[in-house]
Amino acid sequence: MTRINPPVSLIGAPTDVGAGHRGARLGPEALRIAGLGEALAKRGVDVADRGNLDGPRNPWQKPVAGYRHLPEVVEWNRLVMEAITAELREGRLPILLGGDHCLGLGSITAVARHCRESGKQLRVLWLDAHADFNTSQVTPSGNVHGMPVACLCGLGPQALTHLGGDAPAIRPDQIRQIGIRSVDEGEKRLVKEYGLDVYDMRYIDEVGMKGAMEEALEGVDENTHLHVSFDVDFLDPSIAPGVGTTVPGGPNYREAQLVMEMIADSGRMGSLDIVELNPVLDKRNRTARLAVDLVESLFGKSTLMRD
Ligand code: B3U
Ligand code: MN
Ligand code: MN
Repeated sequence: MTRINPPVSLIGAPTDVGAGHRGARLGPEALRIAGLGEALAKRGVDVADRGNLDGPRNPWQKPVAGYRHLPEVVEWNRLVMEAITAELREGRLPILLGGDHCLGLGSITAVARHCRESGKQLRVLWLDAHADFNTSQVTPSGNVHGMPVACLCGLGPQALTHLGGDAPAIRPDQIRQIGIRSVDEGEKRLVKEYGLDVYDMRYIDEVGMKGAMEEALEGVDENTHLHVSFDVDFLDPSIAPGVGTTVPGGPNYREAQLVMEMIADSGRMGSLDIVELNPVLDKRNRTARLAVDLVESLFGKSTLMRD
């Protein structure tokens, strides 16, 4: 089967302003060194590496009124939103190389606006151990990488919820969360209240990854833009140790491959974030290499040809 992949742009966002550990700022380089660009080019994908965005440094301060580094988080997200918007306007598939997951706010705000302008249906697949639905009132840490989904749904500080102009950027029914296994107490109430569609590890254990993914992809059609927000801590820490907040009991290698292959089979992926990779905590760039392997599957590498 020959697969036509759209041209791809790699955009590095070397920051960890939204995280509780430093090191995710090194993620873009680790992914490049693990051969991300070359692996896609080898698959026949037209790849342009746009280099890294240049945003504020991490001041490494304590939270203020429930947020750490809010001005820096806003600035990084603005840069990401503008960079992703430019690529989408050129008909390219942007891959955001994070950076921590607060950046999902900027990339998805850009994608949502692009979908509204082009009349496309948006579906976000949020692959993560965490729901990232905290607010300044309920966050246990003040780290904004635990808040982007809430901000996208209109819950958060004005500077983040209105990043793209209008708020909310997305509706909760446009998102599917997969692999979730760590949700804070107050966050749980909000996830229920907003009616998020969560495929947690309990559900995946009961129905299997195939069944969960079939449900998560239900309704995706020719007019759908699928955005994949891949937090590397989605994966079980035994195979992916290079992340700041490991949570045991995640998808294994085979389950993760199946997720990527089923997304590839949909043929609708239009944008991708790879976030939370922390090379400082990794072992010989193993987690970065695994991420590259999985991204290859997202772009159609599978064991055998199937039609
Ligand atoms: N829910 C916790 C931990 C966390 C969220 N996202 C990551 N860690 N990567 C928090 O701090 O909000
Ligand atoms: Mn996350
Ligand atoms: Mn996470």
